[in-house]
Amino acid sequence: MPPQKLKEEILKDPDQIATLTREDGESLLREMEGVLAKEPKLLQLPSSGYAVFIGDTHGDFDATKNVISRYLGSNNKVVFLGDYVDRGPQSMENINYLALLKSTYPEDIFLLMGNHEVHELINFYPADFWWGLDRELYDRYTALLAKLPLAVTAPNGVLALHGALPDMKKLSDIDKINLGSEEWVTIIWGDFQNSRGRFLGGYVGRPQFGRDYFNEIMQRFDKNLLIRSHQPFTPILYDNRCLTLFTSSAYSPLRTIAIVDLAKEIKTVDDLIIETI
Ligand SMILES: [Mn+2]
Repeated sequence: MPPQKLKEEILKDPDQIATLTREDGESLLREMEGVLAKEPKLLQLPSSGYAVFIGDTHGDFDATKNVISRYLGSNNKVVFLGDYVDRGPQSMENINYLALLKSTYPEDIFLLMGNHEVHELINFYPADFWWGLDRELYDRYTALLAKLPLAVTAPNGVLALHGALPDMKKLSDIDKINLGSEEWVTIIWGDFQNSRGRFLGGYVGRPQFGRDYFNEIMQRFDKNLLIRSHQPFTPILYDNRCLTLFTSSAYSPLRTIAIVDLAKEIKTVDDLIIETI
């Protein structure tokens, strides 16, 4: 089947993604790679329209389909915060469908990197998606997902990424972050804890940060609200300025997303809409 026809069929009926042959899958990944090559590590959202933020989907293909059918269109920007694979039952379908969406709507769909997108550099357990791949596919997904961007900024005061804020002089330094660096580990592995303090040590390879660190970096970056994911069951922290979303039934049936009016100044979580899907 020619790729274009196949793409159209899957966009109409996403479950068809499970029927991809290895060859079709490869052509899809190549296409996504071409799109990602043009993106900076720090993405910029416009100052009009709406952005919808989605937390970890973790193999919950149903969550992704649900989000797309509800929110893609009307010029909405749809931002996924990483961790597309492992834990849930349909990692392959989830990541391939997201690859198809990114290649089809490169200006509307944004896929950030989570720690589960990079298994080769920092191993973790369990990693059922990665363990299920043969060597060739493991290398293929590793090469592709290492190209994902790291953060999204909007002119209305919002910053979004997977884990924690990197300690850098200015926000635009995120564009220069290398895979494997300390700043990279902070972004994709970092946790925020509901306590005072700056760096609170490491917990099984996850750097832990407190309120004082959060306030300092947000002020330095001139940002009001951070939207992130990575830690299921984390409350809204730091005077309603740090929102953690989780959108995978692998953890909780309550899958949350956030809708941000890009034309309006956002100071805290109270200025956006949180929905469950
Ligand atoms: Mn994570």
